[in-house]
Amino acid sequence: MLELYFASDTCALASMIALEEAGASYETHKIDFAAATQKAPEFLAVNPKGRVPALVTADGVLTETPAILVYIAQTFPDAGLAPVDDPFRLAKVQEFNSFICSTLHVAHAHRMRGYRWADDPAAIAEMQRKAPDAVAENYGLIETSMLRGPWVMGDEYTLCDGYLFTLSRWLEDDHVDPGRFPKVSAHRKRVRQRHQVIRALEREWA
Ligand SMILES: N[C@@H](CCC(=O)N[C@@H](CS)C(=O)NCC(=O)O)C(=O)O
Repeated sequence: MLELYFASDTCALASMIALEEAGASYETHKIDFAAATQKAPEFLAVNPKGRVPALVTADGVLTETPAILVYIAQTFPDAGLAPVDDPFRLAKVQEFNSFICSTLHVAHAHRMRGYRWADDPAAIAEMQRKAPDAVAENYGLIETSMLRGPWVMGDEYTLCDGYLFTLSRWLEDDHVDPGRFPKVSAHRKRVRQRHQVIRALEREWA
C-alpha cells in the first residue's frame, strides 16, 4: 500500500488531495515539525532531504510534489487527474506544477525560512520583508495568464487544482490580500468545497 509522509499545513496536502481524488488506499505518517522529526534519522532514511511530502511506493520512495502528483495521476488513470495520454496537455500540467513548486513555493519560503539562503540576520529580515511582494507577483501571473477557470486547466479538474489550493490557503499568512486576486480566491473556495479535499483536510489535522 502507498504510504504518505506529511506534516500539517504544508505542501504535502497537495499529494493527499490527489490520493483522495484518485480513490487510492494509502497510509499516512505524520511528521511533527514542532518536534523537528523531519530531521530524525528514521525520517531521513525515507527522505534524506528532511522535507515532506514523501510517498513510499512498491517501486521506491518519491519526493518532490510535481513528481508525486504525476505518479498518482498515472497510477490511477481512471480518476482523470491529468491528461496522461496527451504529451502537450500533460506538459502544460507539469509546467503549472513546476511553477508552483520552484517559484511560488520558494517565494513563500522566504518569509519563514530565510535561513536556508543567508546567515546574516539583516539579509534574512530583508527576505522576509520582500516575501509578500514576491508571492503577490506570482499570484498576479496565475490570475492573469495561468488560471483558465473554472479550474486551472479550464473545464477539467486536474492535479494543478489541489496544488494551487494548497498554496493559496497561505495567502493571508503571506500578508497578501486575496481580494487582489478574484479568480484565485474563487478557485480557492471552489476547491475547498470538494468532498475529497474536505477529507484530505480532515486527515491532515486528525
Ligand atoms: N520542492 C519540495 C519542497 C518540500 C518542502 O519544502 N516541504 C516543506 C513543507 S511545505 C518542508 O518539509 N519543510 C521542512 C523543513 O524545511 O525543515 C516539494 O515541492 O515537494
